[in-house]
Amino acid sequence: MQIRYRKDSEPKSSQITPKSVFLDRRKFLKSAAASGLIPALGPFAMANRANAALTGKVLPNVSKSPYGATLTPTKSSYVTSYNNFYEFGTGKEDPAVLARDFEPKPWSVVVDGEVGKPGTYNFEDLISPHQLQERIYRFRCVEAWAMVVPWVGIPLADIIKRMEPTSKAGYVAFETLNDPNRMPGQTRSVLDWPYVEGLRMDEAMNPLTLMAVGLYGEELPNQNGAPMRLVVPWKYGFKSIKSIVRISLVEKMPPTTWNKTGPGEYGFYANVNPEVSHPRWSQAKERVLGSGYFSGKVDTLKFNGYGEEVASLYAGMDLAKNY
Ligand SMILES: Nc1nc2c(c(=O)[nH]1)N[C@H]1C(S)=C(S)[C@@H](COP(=O)(O)O)O[C@H]1N2
Ligand SMILES: [Mo]
Repeated sequence: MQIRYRKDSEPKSSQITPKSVFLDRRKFLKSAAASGLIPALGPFAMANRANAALTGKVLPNVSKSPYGATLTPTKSSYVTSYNNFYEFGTGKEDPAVLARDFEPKPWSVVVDGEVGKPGTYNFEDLISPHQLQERIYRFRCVEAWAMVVPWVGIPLADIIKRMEPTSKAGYVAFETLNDPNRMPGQTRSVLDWPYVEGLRMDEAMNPLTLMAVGLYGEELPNQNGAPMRLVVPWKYGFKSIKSIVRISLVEKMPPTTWNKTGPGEYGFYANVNPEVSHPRWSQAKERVLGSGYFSGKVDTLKFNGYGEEVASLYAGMDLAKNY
């Protein structure tokens, strides 16, 4: 994410071009090295470091799904080393380092609000009654990086249905763990903690919306939001909230972290849309991670390519106003 009040080590919006990203990353790596955070390395060398490894905890009984059968996944080390997870630092290389010792189990999730079965559920009770699926999805961040990720998870709808939503449930609100002792980035007030996100009920129930617990057949690495995070592939990455501890069904549109931080820049809907620029940069192109700095700029697809599945959710809405 970009914020208005960024650190010097973070790119300016005007610098989102391959060359300046390259130069800026060198500057970041130099300053991070100077601060002792990580040793001095060349650009993208993080992708080859031990911190970028998968967990090695293979998930049993994962069924294949038709989603993304024609897509080629991005090399896993990119997916695990270039992250946005402000609870573990604001630099993209920070989470792989600063989340290394985070212990995501045991984990429990509060389900409350407009549901017939509110309560505090163990991770295992929420997830394991359902069949885990692999879904290969395009994933697109608002700063124009894109990748293809083989997520493992269950449809969010499976969880919600089991919780028996009432007829008043119009939206689903999500909350990330708030524990500065375990999430060092929360000792700084760069965001209003805890990170919160939300979906309209029909978006949450759409079959594409995944509660992910794994990547590449293995349990989620901490930097990707262990032990469970949302994946909403037709929206910008910030909707895909990580390390979820609360799911609340609510009547009205809930507040969301990036909308609170920059309401003119980040809306509630945040559908990937090449026609709607971020106020400080265009969203018409994206850079495919792992394809090199000076190549791999491709056209952004509306709804990130998932229009067939989701465009009808927004029929009659002005997506320039409801950004
Ligand atoms: N709790 C929490 N969730 C978060 C974020 C965050 O800072 N905190 N960053 C978001 C943003 S901006 C993006 S692009 C994605 C990145 O997911 P990835 O690191 O698995 O690629 O996580 C999203 N979920
Ligand atoms: Mo993002």
